[in-house]
Amino acid sequence: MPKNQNINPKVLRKPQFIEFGKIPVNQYNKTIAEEKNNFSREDFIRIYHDMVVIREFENMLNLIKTTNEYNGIPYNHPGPAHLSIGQEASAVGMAYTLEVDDYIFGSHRSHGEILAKGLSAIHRLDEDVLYSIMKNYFGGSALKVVEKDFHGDIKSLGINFLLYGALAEIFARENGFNKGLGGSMHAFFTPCGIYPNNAIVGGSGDISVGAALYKKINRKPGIVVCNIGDASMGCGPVWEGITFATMDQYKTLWDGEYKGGLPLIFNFMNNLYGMGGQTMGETMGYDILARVGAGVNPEMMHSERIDGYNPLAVIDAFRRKKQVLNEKRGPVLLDTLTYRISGHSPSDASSYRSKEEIEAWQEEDSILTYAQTLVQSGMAKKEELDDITTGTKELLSHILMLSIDDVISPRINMEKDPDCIGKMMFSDRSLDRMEERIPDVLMPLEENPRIKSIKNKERYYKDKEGKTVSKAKLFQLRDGIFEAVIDRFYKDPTLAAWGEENRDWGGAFAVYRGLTEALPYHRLFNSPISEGAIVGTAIGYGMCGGRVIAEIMYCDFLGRSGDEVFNQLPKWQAMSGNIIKMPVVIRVSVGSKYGAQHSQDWSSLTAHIPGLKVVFPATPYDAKGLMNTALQGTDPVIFFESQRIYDVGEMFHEGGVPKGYYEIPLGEPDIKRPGKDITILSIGATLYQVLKVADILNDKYGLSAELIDARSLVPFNYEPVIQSVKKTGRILLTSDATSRGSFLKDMAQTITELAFDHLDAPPVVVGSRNWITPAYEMEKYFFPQPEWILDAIHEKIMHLKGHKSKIDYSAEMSINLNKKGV
Ligand SMILES: Cc1ncc(C[n+]2csc(CCOP(=O)(O)OP(=O)(O)O)c2C)c(N)n1
Ligand SMILES: [Mg+2]
Repeated sequence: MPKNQNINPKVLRKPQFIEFGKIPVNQYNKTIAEEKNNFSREDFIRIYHDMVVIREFENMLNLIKTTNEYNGIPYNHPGPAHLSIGQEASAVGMAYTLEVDDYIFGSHRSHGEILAKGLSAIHRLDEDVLYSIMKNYFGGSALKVVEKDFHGDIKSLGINFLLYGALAEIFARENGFNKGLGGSMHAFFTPCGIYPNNAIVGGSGDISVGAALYKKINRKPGIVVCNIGDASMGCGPVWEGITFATMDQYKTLWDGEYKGGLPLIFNFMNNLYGMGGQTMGETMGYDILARVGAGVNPEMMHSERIDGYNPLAVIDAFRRKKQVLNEKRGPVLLDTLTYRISGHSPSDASSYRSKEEIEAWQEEDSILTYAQTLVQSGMAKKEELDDITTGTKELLSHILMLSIDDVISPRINMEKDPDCIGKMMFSDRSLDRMEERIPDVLMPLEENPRIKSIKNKERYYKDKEGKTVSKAKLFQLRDGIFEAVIDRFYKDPTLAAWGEENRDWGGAFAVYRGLTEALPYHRLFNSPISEGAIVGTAIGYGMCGGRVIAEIMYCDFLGRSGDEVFNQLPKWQAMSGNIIKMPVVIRVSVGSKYGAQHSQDWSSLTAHIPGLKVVFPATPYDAKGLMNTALQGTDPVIFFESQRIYDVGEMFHEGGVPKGYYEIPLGEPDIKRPGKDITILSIGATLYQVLKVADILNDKYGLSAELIDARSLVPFNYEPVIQSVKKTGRILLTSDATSRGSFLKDMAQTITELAFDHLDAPPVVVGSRNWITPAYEMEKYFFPQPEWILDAIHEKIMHLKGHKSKIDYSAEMSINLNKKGV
């Protein structure tokens, strides 16, 4: 808690009542005549047109899925298609008032929103700009297809481009918006402000908050709309996203123009169902979803239920709510009532709802009702509306033909370039800053108190006389991380950092001490205890163009951000067809002394997921150099640190840790001590145990061990390790992770394959026991100890003369333990 906000018991202990205001429900009731001042005739008709385009697009997919043809054109689409037939008015109303640089995020059921926002953007864009967007997107490959034999105006060409880009994406074609790597549930097109749609229910709930933060922190124009389903209100990331988005500090602590609420609308597309579970009356308790806003903050999130069957009601709400956001009073919660006539997917037989219910909603169908109102009010003639439908059907038949033609719209050529997806997993750029601008800081770097105190520290663990430097005078590993982080804050104006206790506390384990003095709130702030949203918001911030460091206090809390770390962070670069970059560093600290839920090394979980870079430095020199590189890159990096060694000094790099900037390439292991008889490869803090082992091997057995510090898990260059094994013929691998399924096992297997002919014994892994981590006093029975490593060498790799093992490393014991699962 910042000291400048005093919490006064005299005030807080007084009796009082919390009062809730009214939440409007379906209050819009204007007629076309009453709306004439707000819309031109063309506008009224365009709204109809956009709804029809969405309806027909979804109809087409429904027919393809269920009958394998549309308008006599045969096609088989094996992939997903979650259709939004019935929800068109909600989508068009949502997109109608949005500017091109307003961003939308969505769900698995977002075709309609993509088309609505795309159509709205095309309407708003200047023709030249629109044309240049199409021309520059993937070298104009999609434009070439739709431009051939086209004889209309640029806006109509834009509509063809939009429909083709979306459909080709759904059918996994290279000309799709994301090269066919996103598909139906994830397709998006950033030039029109259409950001990722998410197949993980509620996935956009925190990512979109990060996008709103990006806009706010970097003073970018526009708002963000998070379109998610009613059932996603049951998802952790949505609640965490709401919590993150409504923190008081935006209004109380952020300064000047940064003060005020986030420009964000949580727009729940409330079709009243999950897949088959009914939210109102069965799976949720909110009755009317909009009620949820009441409990979140005193503004009740400006919550409202609106009639999503009437496009004009939705437009009216968005107009009013945009005003709220412009006045920096956001975020807003909208409960947009709608209904999906189609099944959850085309194969859904709708066994969970009655025919009568569907028919009742069909009777009030938004497109039919809106058409009737237009005709009755004299705004449009029935024939002209019918022409729109006929024209749309023809256009979609044309677009379908283009999209399914294997010559015009091939898939990415996996035969010619089998590794082409591999090439898209990382963006691998090296950028000092994400944007040219002077960074907001509170003082010159030299005046920073931490910088001043570090100046006098010894950057090597021994002084000139060879005496070991005391901890108080030593430049420690935490100082190495700090130097890299603060340096980047003064270089990259977009860099922001958040996590629990990141600010006045000084960051977990004092790594950030000194940052609070240097940075305004909008660049460094405390987050709620929402590990999912800490990472999710970082993802949204990164994908919009900012660089971010998010911190997870203990590795064990990574479980709380599981979806964000495993499903979101690693995937969006490749799923975008490399349109998006993800310059996000997640700092994860591996605990010690705090038992079973605060001491686990889960590096293998992150290394297992394609799309993440994973590093684990063990020395101050490596920590600074690797952090510099991570922050210079454009890829997600999981940066592991060990609490056990935050205070170590530099023992390996001659001359100590350099004061200036330097980078250590990710993926390069480092020989910490050369040797010739056995190779020991370690990850993280066990390096210091291994040093003891090397000394014993040398002093007692006359053997020299070559010590290699992996430093990175992904990427990883095996060559130096193989070279070493060629020399020694033997290798032991060790880290603090529990041994079963650890990353060491993967490394051991790869080394076996790559160096089989040079090995005198199989690679041996010594990890922690497959137990819970016990209390500190018993940790020596759990984490790898020098004696364990010596025993393992003696029993499994090479005879150590006179050595007596304490640990049973027999095959029998190994089989037995595995049988028991411990
Ligand atoms: C985390 C997660 N759990 C379950 C699913 C399977 N699933 C896909 S859609 C869906 C229902 C979602 O309902 P809602 O959020 O209301 O969106 P709607 O489908 O109604 O548009 C479920 C359970 C999933 N994709 N992700
Ligand atoms: Mg739903």
